[in-house]
Amino acid sequence: MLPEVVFVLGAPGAGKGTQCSLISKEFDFVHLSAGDLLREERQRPGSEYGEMIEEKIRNGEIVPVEVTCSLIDKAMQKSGKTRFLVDGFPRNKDNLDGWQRIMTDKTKLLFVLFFECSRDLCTERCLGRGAAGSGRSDDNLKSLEKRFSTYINDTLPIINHYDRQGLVQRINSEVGPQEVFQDVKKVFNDVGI
Ligand code: UP5
Ligand code: MG
Repeated sequence: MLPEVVFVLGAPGAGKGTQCSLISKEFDFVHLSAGDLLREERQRPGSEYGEMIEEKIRNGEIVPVEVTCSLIDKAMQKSGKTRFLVDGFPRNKDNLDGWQRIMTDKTKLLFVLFFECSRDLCTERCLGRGAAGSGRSDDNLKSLEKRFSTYINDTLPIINHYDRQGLVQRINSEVGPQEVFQDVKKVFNDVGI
C-alpha cells in the first residue's frame, strides 16, 4: 500500500501546527512540518543549505522544492509509518510541480486540510508567539508582511488548484484550538479514517 498523505495548508499562524499535533495524538498520522524540517536542516552542522534557508525564512520566501521535498521524503522513510500530515507544503507552483515529479507515484494524497483565519488574527497569534519567546526569526511584523504576500500570491493558487479537484476540506480556525479540533475530527471521521 502506498503511504497516504494529507496536506495541511493555511496562512501563517492559522494553527496548522497546533491542529497537526492534536490530530497525530488521536489518529495514526505522523506530523511532518515542512517549516520545522527546514529549520532543523538550517541548524544541521555541515548543511550546505543553512544560510539559504535562513534568508528565505526571514524574508517569507519559499525554499526550492528539491531541498524541501527531499527532507519530507527522508522523514517519511525514517518514520517507518504509512500515514502523514504534511504541514505547510506545497506552498507554490515550484513545490507542486516538484512533488508531482518526485512523490506523486510514491504516495496517495487523501485530501487537503485548509485552515481559514483572518490576517489580523493570524498576525496577532504569530506576534504573540514571538513575544512569548518562540525564537523564530520570522515572528516579527516585517517578516509577517512578506509571509502574507507570499501566502496570497503563491499559496492560495495551490489551494484553489486542489479545490478544483474537490480535494479541499475547509475549516474555520478563528475559534479556540479544541473547537477547531472538533471540526477536524469530523472531517477525518467522515472520510473514514
Ligand atoms: N494558536 C494556534 N491555534 C490557535 C487557536 N485556534 N486559537 C488561538 N491561538 C491559536 O499557531 C500559531 C500561534 O497561534 C501559536 O502561538 C499557537 O499557540 C496559536 P501554529 O499552530 O504554530 O500555526 P501555524 O499555522 O503552524 O503557523 P506557522 O507560523 O508555523 O505557519 P507558517 O506557514 O508561516 O510557517 P512554516 O513553519 O510552515 O513556514 C515558515 C517558513 O518556512 C515559510 O515562510 C517559508 O519561508 C519556509 N517554508 C518553505 O520554504 N517551504 C515549505 O514547504 C515550508 C516552509
Ligand atoms: Mg507551523
